[in-house]
Amino acid sequence: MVSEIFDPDRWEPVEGSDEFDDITYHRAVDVPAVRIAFDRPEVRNAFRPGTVDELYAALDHARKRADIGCVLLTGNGPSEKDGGWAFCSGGDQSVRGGSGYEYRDDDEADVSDDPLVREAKAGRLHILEVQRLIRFMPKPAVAVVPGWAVGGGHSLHVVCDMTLASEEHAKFLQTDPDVASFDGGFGSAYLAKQVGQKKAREVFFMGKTYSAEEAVDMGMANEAIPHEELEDVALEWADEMTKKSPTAMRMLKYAFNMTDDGMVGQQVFAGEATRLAYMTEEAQEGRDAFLEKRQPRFRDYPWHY
Ligand code: S0N
Repeated sequence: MVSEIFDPDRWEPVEGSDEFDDITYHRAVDVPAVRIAFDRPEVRNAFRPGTVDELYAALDHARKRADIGCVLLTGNGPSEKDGGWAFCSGGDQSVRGGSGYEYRDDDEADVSDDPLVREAKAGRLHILEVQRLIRFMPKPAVAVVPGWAVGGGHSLHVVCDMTLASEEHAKFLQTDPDVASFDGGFGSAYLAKQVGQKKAREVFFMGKTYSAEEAVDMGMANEAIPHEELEDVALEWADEMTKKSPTAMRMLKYAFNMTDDGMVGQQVFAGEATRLAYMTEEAQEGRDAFLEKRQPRFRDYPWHY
């Protein structure tokens, strides 16, 4: 069983995903969407370095595929041990070393044969690379939260474009300062854009637990959904979004990001604008003129206003 609320008739495993140990990766049968799920329910879906490598690989695969328009990020469950549900409880504290999270013997994922690569990978804090991948992928990523979203797991839901939460089981909590870690980027500063400065500081400084309904009221989650329906509704949202213009969706995501992302946001948005400009006859005239070793005839094209 993948997860108690996972419908096997609606999903098929992505080719090669059986190589993953800490996540599952499925593609919807009739919607151009994928489901990527933490699969360590016994530790509330905490991520260790190998989990992050796998998550990055799956997200990057979804980012590049032209036939995928939406990513659902979730956590499998419940825990067989105690029935608890989790989206993700953040960095696995049992493998935290002196300067970051460490690969251990049972965490073989993506460990390179190159000793210098292995050395460089010691003390990983690379969940931030995953955050950037979610932020900059040209399609919506939705956090589907069936239980605890805690620490670095909370930050992941924050950075996703939208969040759907189990009415009964979702719980949102920031423990970063309890374990002496601090997500000073999207996890806190972008959260403050969502819920306001005072509330974001309460989330981190007080470490209170918020229900799905409270998260919706605060503006950090979109909807509270009855637990049994959570994944069906998530797929409905993916279906709706993937019926819309891919170009418009991409430009909108980057436009939403741009005001907070400085020069990088401008670069990403402008890159997409350049792609659109390349599709015009005017841009193709520039290319043709170069290849034909002549002056471009740009005066043939209108100055639109
Ligand atoms: C999630 C909590 C609230 C659930 O409580 P509950 O339901 O009472 O269950 P427990 O009995 O506590 O847990 C069940 C089993 O799961 C294990 N477990 C839970 N969370 C973790 C975890 N994060 N790491 C390792 N194990 C975990 C429990 O130990 C228990 O196991 P058993 O049954 O064997 O006893 C509660 O569990 C809780 O508070 N968990 C810890 C949450 C936490 O503090 N997470 C870490 C926060 N920090 C980060 O995530 C790092 C931030 C980060 O990602 C980052 C930030 C900035 C820069 C870089 C990074 C980076 O890491 O890259």
